[in-house]
Amino acid sequence: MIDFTDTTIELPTLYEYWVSLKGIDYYAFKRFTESRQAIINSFVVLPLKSDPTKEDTDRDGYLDHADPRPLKSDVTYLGIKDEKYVPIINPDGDASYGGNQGWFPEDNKLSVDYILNYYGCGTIGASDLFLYFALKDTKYENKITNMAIKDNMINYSDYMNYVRYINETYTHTPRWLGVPGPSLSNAINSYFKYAGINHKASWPLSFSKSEMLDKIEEMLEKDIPVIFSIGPNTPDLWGETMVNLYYQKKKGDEHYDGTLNELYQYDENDKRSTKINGHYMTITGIIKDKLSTKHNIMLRISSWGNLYYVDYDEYREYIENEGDKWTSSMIYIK
Ligand SMILES: [Ca+2]
Ligand SMILES: [Ca+2]
Repeated sequence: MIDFTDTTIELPTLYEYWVSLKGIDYYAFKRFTESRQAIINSFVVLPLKSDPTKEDTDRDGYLDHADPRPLKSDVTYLGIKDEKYVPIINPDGDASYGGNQGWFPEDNKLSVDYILNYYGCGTIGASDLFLYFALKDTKYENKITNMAIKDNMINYSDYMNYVRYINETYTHTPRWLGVPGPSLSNAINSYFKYAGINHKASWPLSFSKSEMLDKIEEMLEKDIPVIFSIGPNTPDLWGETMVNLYYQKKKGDEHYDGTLNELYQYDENDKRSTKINGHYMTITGIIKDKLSTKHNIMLRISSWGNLYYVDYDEYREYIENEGDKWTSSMIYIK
């Protein structure tokens, strides 16, 4: 009986309510000396903008008192099923958020470990993707993933041996440039074939802003993490324009500015945030916030074993102005 719009609730009239109560004798009210109209007029109602039993009726994260549309979710979340992604017990004993090329020692410039340390981000992305498949479904476990996964846990030293094997067998990280996108997608397809994973990877060369976002969402809905790259500046390959990797703050976190009605805050001057180009990372989720004045589409990503956020609009502006659609693209898996 109650009509909802984005901002208001239309309550039924008393008459409509009576009629809805089958069995009530509406005409019994005739015995009142006051007219029915007077009875109706004497009732007061409390118009509700939201459900008073809940703090956040639409569950979009904005509490009702601060939500201009308390009945309509203005924030959408999409992500892979396992929020922990690929946790690896790192040298400090904590669980990382995916692998970290920085674990490979860089003291011997001629070693494979040195190459993985400097140029191994694509190999890390692929290695983590294979582990994610194995962690989510035992039918994708095999003797390669078992080099890393022991008793359902991954220790960083086992992980490093596993990555060295993936590099030697599939990705063959070259010095200076890392694995080019098309080679990375070929390597992933070779592994998928070995592991019986019935998907096909490709490296699209010219995705528009909306196409790329559609494909990222399509993959996340299928529970497939998305390896993507922030390519170098082109044609100035050693140019220094970069894309921000943000650290996210919520209400209650240190340095969160409570005077602003923002669900999340991302500050490029936060010392935990950083900047990058010439780098592969993995997207594990998206937050779309229609109310926020900036950062409306944030990609949740794994890089160097940490969780960061990339602003999709900033990323696409970078592609438009500094990079290109070939070196800044994604591994599309369908
Ligand atoms: Ca809300
Ligand atoms: Ca809302």
